[in-house]
Amino acid sequence: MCFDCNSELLGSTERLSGGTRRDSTSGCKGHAAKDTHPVAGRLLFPRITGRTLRLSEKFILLLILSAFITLCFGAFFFLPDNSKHKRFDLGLEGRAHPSHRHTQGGEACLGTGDHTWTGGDTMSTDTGKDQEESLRDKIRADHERALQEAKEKLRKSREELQAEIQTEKNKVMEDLKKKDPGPKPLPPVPMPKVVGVSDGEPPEPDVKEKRDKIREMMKHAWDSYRQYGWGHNELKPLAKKGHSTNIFGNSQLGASIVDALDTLYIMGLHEEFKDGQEWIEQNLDFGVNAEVSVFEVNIRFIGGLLAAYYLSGQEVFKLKAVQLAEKLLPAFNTPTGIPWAMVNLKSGVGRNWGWASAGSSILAEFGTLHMEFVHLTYLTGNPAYYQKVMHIRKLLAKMDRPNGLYPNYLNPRTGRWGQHHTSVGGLGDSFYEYLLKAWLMSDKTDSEARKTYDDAIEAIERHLIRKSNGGLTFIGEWKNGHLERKMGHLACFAGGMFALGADGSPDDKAGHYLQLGAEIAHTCHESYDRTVLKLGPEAFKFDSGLEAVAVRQNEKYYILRPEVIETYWYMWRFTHDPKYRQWGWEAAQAIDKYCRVSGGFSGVKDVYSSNPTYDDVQQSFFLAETLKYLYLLFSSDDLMPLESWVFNTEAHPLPVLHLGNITLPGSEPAQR
Ligand code: DMJ
Repeated sequence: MCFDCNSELLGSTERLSGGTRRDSTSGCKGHAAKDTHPVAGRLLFPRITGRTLRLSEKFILLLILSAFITLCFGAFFFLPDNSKHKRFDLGLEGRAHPSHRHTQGGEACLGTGDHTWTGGDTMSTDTGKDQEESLRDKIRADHERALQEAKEKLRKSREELQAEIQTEKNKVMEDLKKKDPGPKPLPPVPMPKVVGVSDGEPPEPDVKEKRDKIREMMKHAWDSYRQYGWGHNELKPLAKKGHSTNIFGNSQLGASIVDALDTLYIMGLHEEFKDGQEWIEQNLDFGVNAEVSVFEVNIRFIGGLLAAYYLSGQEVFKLKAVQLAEKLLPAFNTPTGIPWAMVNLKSGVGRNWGWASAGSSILAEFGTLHMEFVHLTYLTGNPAYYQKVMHIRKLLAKMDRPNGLYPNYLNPRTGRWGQHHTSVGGLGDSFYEYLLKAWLMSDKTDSEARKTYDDAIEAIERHLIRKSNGGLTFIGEWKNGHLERKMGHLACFAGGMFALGADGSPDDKAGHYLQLGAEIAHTCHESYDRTVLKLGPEAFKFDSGLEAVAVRQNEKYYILRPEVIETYWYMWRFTHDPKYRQWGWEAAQAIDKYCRVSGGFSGVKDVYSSNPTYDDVQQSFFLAETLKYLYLLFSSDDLMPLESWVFNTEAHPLPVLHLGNITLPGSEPAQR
């Protein structure tokens, strides 16, 4: 355009001057007028007067002019955008636009440099006007569309709207999923030999009948939870609604589903297992703002998920176990590496129970992580899990132990023992259990664990185990320098532990430990048999003429605990003495008679009352442990053989890792 303008300049000044009103010093032609300028005249038009320009001069002139005009237009187009906006802001919208002139005289574009600016401005203003118009049109159209959509929405039913919202939500979720590549895939590791995970049908019809009855009880417990408490941690079988305790924080993590999975699998309840798996796939999310017990979550959730993985081979269980384990790791961020009792799954902030002696962590809690954490390192290749639990073991090994006993309380800040209270029941129990099971799970290569177990049991036998006047062997509790002659229901698990640890015990004391196991089983059976309901109390005394009975009202309850039945099962496996099946059956019948309600199974508040009241809780460990041990008691030994499986403290079976052939990341090669 301006190139034309300049060529006209060179040949026809008349036309230029005749058309548009111009400043005499401006315009393409204006350059001719500038010849009065001494410098410019000399430089640009040295021989402009008296002769016409030579072609090459014209060409150079043309080149310079076109460069200049290009520069002007370029400058205009590269003006920052907000200059246009400022025009609106400054209320320039209504100002007279030179574009009127422009539309009348198309030649305006032929103006001089100044006019080029003016023309540029004119065009800019025109463009701005056009943009304003199109912006207005757009806004108008948008409004109309929004109005139309709103009208359509109002015409739609609630269901249709909800469906639309759901579709939108799903789309967002899908997009998020696409963007988030998800957790890193785990390295492939060989599946340990998994044997005897199904069947176990007993050849004797009466035993099979009992086993079927236990299976039916499991179905009643599961179906009731499915119907009334699905997704909640536990069930209130009388109120017929969900239930939870502070060990799970304020979460709804479906504890009963995770805890029950392997029992369902072992019992061949595969439809129910699939149902649970689906819930886990779709709902189990650990990014919740809940302060949970590290110990409980480890034994119930990580143990449960790992067992479900090994039994079924379904990857989802392994992935969920690993996701959860990562959430527990911040609990180990203490000055000593002894973990806090609780951790917030979202923030990773940890703390201890307010009731624990001097801010201490609990032996049975930080000492019951080993089995699951070793498996986590095995499955993930991440040495952190193994290192955390080995660090705990090393720290404990260095500490002085009063009378060779481990106190239940240890301060994670100072690394010092709290109150000197030792027990094989609550607060201490599964620490000893896991020392033995660490050895068994390592295919008996972890001799350090075995030695620690043997030493601990020797001290316990010397200081805590006694015979009552009536000849009952019991395990008391060491409190402030003296022995309390009271045994908790929880300590009854030790009968099974002694039997399980008999093989491999030092100085050929296998027979002795098997006998000790049998004596504890007998004592615990007595604690059941001496009640009205034939169910055991929470704690029982051997004092002042009392033998295996509870004294205090708040120790008379039975909350569907498994420990006594657990010991019957181990004793049955090692001795095949029929009395263990007989005792187990008595307990099963009593549970079915006194704890069964239409909405599931409930604990009872007083086992010495013929008319007990219910506590209205179906504990998740009833499905994980009590019913599983009962079922195994009436199954043949080839179901879950003890050479291949080690049960965690929540009865979740984990396979033996043949550590003679495998070296865990972060560990030394194992030696037998
Ligand atoms: C279970 O959760 C575990 O066995 C734990 O070790 C202690 N006892 C409860 C059930 O009684």
